[in-house]
Amino acid sequence: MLIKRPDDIAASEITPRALFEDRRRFLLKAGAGVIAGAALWNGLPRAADAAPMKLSPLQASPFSISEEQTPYKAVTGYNNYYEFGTGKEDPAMNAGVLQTRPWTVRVEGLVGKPRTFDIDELLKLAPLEERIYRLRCVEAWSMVVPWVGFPLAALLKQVDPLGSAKYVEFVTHYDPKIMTRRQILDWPYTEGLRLDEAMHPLTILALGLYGEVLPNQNGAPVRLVVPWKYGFKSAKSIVAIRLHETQPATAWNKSAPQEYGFYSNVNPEVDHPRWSQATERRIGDFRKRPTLMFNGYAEQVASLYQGMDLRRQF
Ligand SMILES: Nc1nc2c(c(=O)[nH]1)N[C@H]1C(S)=C(S)[C@@H](COP(=O)(O)O)O[C@H]1N2
Ligand SMILES: [Mo]
Repeated sequence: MLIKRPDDIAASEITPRALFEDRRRFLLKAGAGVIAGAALWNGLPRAADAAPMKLSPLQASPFSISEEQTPYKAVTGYNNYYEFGTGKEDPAMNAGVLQTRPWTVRVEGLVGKPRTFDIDELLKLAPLEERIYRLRCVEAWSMVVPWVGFPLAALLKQVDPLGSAKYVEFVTHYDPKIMTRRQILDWPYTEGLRLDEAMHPLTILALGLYGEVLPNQNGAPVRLVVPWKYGFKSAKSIVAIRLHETQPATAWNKSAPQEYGFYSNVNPEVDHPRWSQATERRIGDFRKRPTLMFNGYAEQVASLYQGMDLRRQF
C-alpha cells in the first residue's frame, strides 16, 4: 500500500511458489476424484502451536458464494497485518505473540446502551454462520474465505444506536511492545463505515475461518469483514466500536488521502493513483481475472450509493 514501491507491487502479483504447489496438490486431489471444496484442506496440518478450536454449530448463509475456496495455508500465510510487518509472510511469523484472551470490545459513543462485550459473550451473541466471501485486497490480489461470524447489525442492535449516529468507527488493538513497526501508520489502525453500511446484512464480525477460531494473523479474536470494500476496511483485532455523528478518520485515509478514500468500495473503474484496479490475481491462480464492481456484491449493495459520484467519493 502506501509504503510499496512499484517493484514491490510487481512482486506482490507474483504468486509464491508454495501457493503454486498447493494449487497443484489441489488439482491432483480433485483429479483423483475427491470432491473439490473446503473439506480437502481441513486435513492439512495447521501451525504446530494452533490447538484445533472448532466453532460450532455453524449455519450456512445465503450470502455465501460457491467459488473455489483459497487454501487455508494461503489464507493464513499470505496476508496483511502491518502491525506485525509489511511482508506477506510477516503476520503468520510474528502475530503469535498477540494475547487474544482475555479480550473485550467496548461499544460506545452515540448509543443508548453503551456496553463492553467479553469475547466469550461475542461468541454467543448470535448464531454463528459460515460466510464464504471474496476478499479483494487493494494490492490487486484476492481470496475466497469461509469466515465464521455474525452480522455486525446483531451487535449494534443490542446497544441502541441513537438517531444522531451516522457513522461507525472501529478501533483495533495496539501494543507497541509486540507491534514494533511504529512508523507505517498512525496506530492504532482504525477504520470506519457509514451506519447503513455497518448495518448491511453482508457486513459481519468474524470470529473464525475454516470452521475454527481466527488465527492471530487474520485478526483474532474478532475482526470486521466488509466484502464489497477493499480488504483494508476489514479491521483486525477490534477493541472498540464507536458511533459518531460525523465521518471518523481512518488510518489509511489519514496517511494517504489521495490514495485511500473513506468509502474504498471495490471499483474496477477507479484506478489507484499508482496502479490499475481493473484486474486481480486470485491467490493460487496463474492468470489475472477482471475485478467486479463492488467485488461482485453490486446486486446487494449498489443501492447504498445511489446518487453518489463514486469517482469522487472513492
Ligand atoms: N489491524 C489491522 N487490520 C487490517 C490490516 C492491518 O494491517 N492491520 N490489513 C488490512 C488489509 S490491507 C487486508 S487485505 C485485510 C487482510 O485480511 P486477511 O489477512 O484475513 O486476508 O486485513 C485488513 N485489516
Ligand atoms: Mo489489503
